[in-house]
Formats: sequence, structure tokens, C-alpha cells
Amino acid sequence: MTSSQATWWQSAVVYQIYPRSFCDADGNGIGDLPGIVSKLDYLQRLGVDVLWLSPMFPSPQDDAGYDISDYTDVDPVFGSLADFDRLLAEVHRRGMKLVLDLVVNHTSDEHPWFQQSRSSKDDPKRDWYFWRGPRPGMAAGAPGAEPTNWGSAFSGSAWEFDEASGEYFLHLFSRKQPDLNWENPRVRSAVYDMMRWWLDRGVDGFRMDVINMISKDPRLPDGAILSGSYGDGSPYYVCGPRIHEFLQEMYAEVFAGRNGQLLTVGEMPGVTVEQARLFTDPERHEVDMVFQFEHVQLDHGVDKFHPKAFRLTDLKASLGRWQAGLAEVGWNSLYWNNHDQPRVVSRFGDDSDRYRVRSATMLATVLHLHRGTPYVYQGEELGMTNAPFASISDFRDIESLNYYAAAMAGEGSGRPVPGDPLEDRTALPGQSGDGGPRPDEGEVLAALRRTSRDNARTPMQWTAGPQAGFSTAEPWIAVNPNHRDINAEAEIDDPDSVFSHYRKLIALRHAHPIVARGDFTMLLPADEQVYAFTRQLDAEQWLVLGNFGASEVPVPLADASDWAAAELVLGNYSEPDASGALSLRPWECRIYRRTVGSG
Ligand code: TEU
Repeated sequence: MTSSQATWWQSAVVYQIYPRSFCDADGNGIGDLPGIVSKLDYLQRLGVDVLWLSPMFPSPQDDAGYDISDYTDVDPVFGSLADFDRLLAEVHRRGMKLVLDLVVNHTSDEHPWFQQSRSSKDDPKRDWYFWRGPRPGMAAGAPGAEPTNWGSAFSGSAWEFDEASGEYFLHLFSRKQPDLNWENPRVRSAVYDMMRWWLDRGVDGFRMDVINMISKDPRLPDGAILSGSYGDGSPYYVCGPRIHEFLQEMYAEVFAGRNGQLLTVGEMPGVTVEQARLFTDPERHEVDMVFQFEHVQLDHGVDKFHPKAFRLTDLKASLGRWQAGLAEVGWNSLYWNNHDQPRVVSRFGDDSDRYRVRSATMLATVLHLHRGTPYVYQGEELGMTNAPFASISDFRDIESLNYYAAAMAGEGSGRPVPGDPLEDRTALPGQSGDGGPRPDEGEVLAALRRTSRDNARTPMQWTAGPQAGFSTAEPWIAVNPNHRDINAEAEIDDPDSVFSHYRKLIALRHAHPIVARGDFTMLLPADEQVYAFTRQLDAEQWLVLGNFGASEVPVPLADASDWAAAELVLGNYSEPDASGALSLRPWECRIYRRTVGSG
């Protein structure tokens, strides 16, 4: 996109709220909408422009609200539609926007659409979901008779047998999340109706859950078996044959001709840069930006529960390629964290007392100075860390609980997230189905502690007091004991806190067009410790540096001495560097500015 086509979200920062874990106003241990209203001043002070709410719709909560049983209401556990309207009005009154989570690859199995669909083979809604008979020549319900060999994201087969009709339905995620059949135009128009209903109510857009999985090859062929007993169906449902057509139709039906500043972001596991360019090319009218997964899978081994060492050079190569790929056409979203990812300071930084603040602020600086729209996940702005889960009873997430059960039974985890490097798959600890070593509970728990989605879902740490000020009751998942040191109350007035640093980064984006729109050039691609890049807009040039380590390190740039004399825009050490040379102290970041001859 050229600078003349700049749109409002290029200089915006989005803040993700996970309602269950944000703030509990009614004292039942679960966060709610009135709780969010009570914290809007805090968010305004941080300076974010847009709030994205994870699902707050009626749901059996099998996958924490990503299994929706009614698209046009609020789950009583979070409040009411009246509470929602008040939240929206209060958000707008503060000059912010509110974006909802659109989960339409699947519904809950308790949604009336599915209840009707499963009621009989002749029901008019039967074809709203993917129903198939058993594998030819096999008895329905017999082991291995599933229509295809696909595994589900949450362990086990992607097919659930329905005794009553003798057929199976497809669920890429939990068995309580049947996949909608987007081939059926009635399904599509029901979804567009619902989206218009929320926009008419005043919401400012949608984050679209696994939206690149809505178009499936209707033949649903078996996938290659790369490990364990399940095939990889992703070639047949990731960016499937009609995905661009569906998104263009959605745009035309829902967004075209609406006044106002709306935001659409598609969550797209397994999306490539080339595809992302098509999805986000403004001329094509699909979505404004996508969440890609490459950089959050670099430390995955054969799957997310079998980690491998993180290499800074891999991160630079990946993010650098995305920056280059969407430089002329399209737009990036930028994120380290969301409700599915472990906490970034524990993952790519150092969450020890000594370096937590430094590394969290360095990571924030590097991310926010890339070209794209940054997303902050609740608590990230405080430098919240992973949680000290001790036993399986401390976990709540279906993915973690199912993985634990499968691993302890000696089975694999089912379908890994598209993009995970399955080819590397060798013998896995915790997978003894083929007579290998017995699963070791300690190892399985260690993997969960490192990667579980629950790390992101512990309650927001507001104060050092009981339940971190999140609730007056015992929360649905335990608060992190480190809330005594890490909490909003302690950080908001501390100029050196992680919170204050995020505030400065957000203000920087609002004040300087170069942050949103400047060209990006990656430097030092082979350096394993220094992250370095420049941004340039007309004659203005910025240098961004981050030290991904606890040792002091020189920055080996040819024009280092020139930069060392340039204006320091922002850093994370208050004491100036006396050396005069361009070197970085432990986990230090710096942003420099200079003027260069343009043209
Ligand atoms: O996630 C999509 C996805 O493929 C992964 O991020 C996955 O859920 C998981 O983290 C694999 O390790 C979206 C939502 O963000 C997630 O919370 C939902 O569980 C999922 O879709 C199903 O709706």
C-alpha cells in the first residue's frame, strides 16, 4: 500500500481482552462485561485505539467461548446485551473502538443450527455441516471407520460418530465444535445477517477466527500420515479452493458501502506470505490484515508440545520476509501474544526478577517498531509471565487436558497446527503407542507448563492484594503468585515500568508517521543476539536495536559511530551509555533518529 492510501488502522494499536480473565465485577470468579467497563480508564491511559473482545456469546464453554451456541446474545456469565450496549457506548465515549470475535468456521454442537442438522438426515439444515457415512466397506462406528483420517486440533479424530443417524460429522477442533459447511449459500447468508446485526448495533469490526479454514475441498480426501495414526488434512482446508471468493462475498454483503472506520483481521494458521498478500490487497476487498503463525511456531519441534531451541536468526528471517512480502501491497498485523500463546517475556525474553522488565520492554520495542498494526494482549503491557502450574489439576484448557490424556495413554496429539514442521517428526517423548518408551508425566507437564494456552489465561494482575484484584471470589483459574510484584497498581505511575514503556510506544506511533508507514530494512540478519532494522520515511530515518541476551554486545554496523551520535528517541535504560560506542547492555533496546539525504 502506498502512503497516499494510508488508512486509520495503520497508526492504531489494538488491545485484546479475554473477558473470562480480565476483571470480575459480580464476584463469581469469572470476568465479565461490567468488569471491562470498570477498567476502560486504564485502557485509555495506556492509549490503545481499538479493543478486541474474545467471545462473550452464549456458549457451553467447551473451548472457552470459541464454541458458540447463540451468535446474537451475551452469555449470562459475562452479563447481558444491555451490559454490552453500555460497554460499547463507554468505549466510544472514550474515543476507542470495539471489535468482536467472529467464530464461524464452526458453531457449538448446542447451537440450534446443529441441533436441527443432527435431528434427521432429511432436515433442511442437515447440509449446514459436514456429514459423511463410514469409510466404504466398513461398519459405521467401527474403529477406523471414520470417513477420513484427519486428526482434530485437540487430539483424536476430526470426526464424531452420531449413533442416531449412523453418520459422522466433521470437527477440526473439539467434538463440541462441528464445522459449518460454507459450500451451502444459506450458511453464508445466515452468517452475513449476523455480522450486519452487530455492525448495526455499532461494533467496529471483527477478528475472524480460523477464517482461512472455511473453504474445504468438498471431497475431503485423506491426508498424508506424517506421524501417529492421523492424517494431515490441512492441504484440503487451509486456504481452500473458494476462500478468496467467500471473503470477497462477505465484504460485498457485509462491509461494502458502510460509513465509518471498520477493522477486519483474519486469523489464519498456516497462511503464507504470498497468500496473505492476496488476502490483504486493498483492491481485492477481503480483509484488512491477517494473523500469521510463522514466528510463533519457530520454537515448535514436531509440534507445539515438543519445543526446540529458539534462534534469533530464524525470527529475523521470518519477520523480515513478512515485512518485505507485504511492503508494496497488503498490511501486517504484529503480535507476540494472544489467548493461545505462552507469555512472550517467558518465551523469547527472560522472566527472572533481574531481567523481566528489561526484556519485556525490549521485546515490545522491537515488535511495535515493525511496519504493521500491533496487538497487545491483556497483561503483556505489565510484563506478565507464564504460570507455575504444578499438576494437571491446575490446567483448564481443553487443548492441554486432551493432550495430557492422549500423551499419558501413549497416543499422539492429533493434528498439529498447520505450519508446524511435521517433517521433523521422530520418536516423541510421551508417545508410546507403537511400543516406544512409556510416557513420563514429568515431561508431559513440563511441555504443558511451557506451551499451554492457560499461560495466557490466568487472571489479569491488577493489584498485589487477594486474587490480584481480579475478583473477590476464587477465580476459575488460579492467579499467578507473582502478582504481588507484577501488577497494574504498581506500574501505572512508575516511569520505568513495562506499562509506561508500552504507553510510550503507543504514543510514538500516534505522533510519528514513520512508525506506521516508514519503509522497513532488516540489518544484521546473521547476528544471533542483536535485532536491528531501520525505518525510513522521506528524509527521516530511524534505527531500532534490541539485545536478545544478558551479555553486553557491540552492534557491528558500518555506520555505528554515526548512529551513536544520533538523537535517542527511546530506550529502556535511564542511565546514558557512557561508552560512546554503539553497544547494547543486557536486554537493552534503543531507537535512534537521524536525517538522511532523500532520493
Ligand atoms: O485458534 C486457531 C488455531 O489453530 C490455534 O491457535 C489453536 O487453537 C491452538 O492454539 C493450537 O495449539 C483459534 C482460537 O484462537 C482458539 O482459541 C480456538 O480454540 C480455535 O480457533 C477454535 O475456535
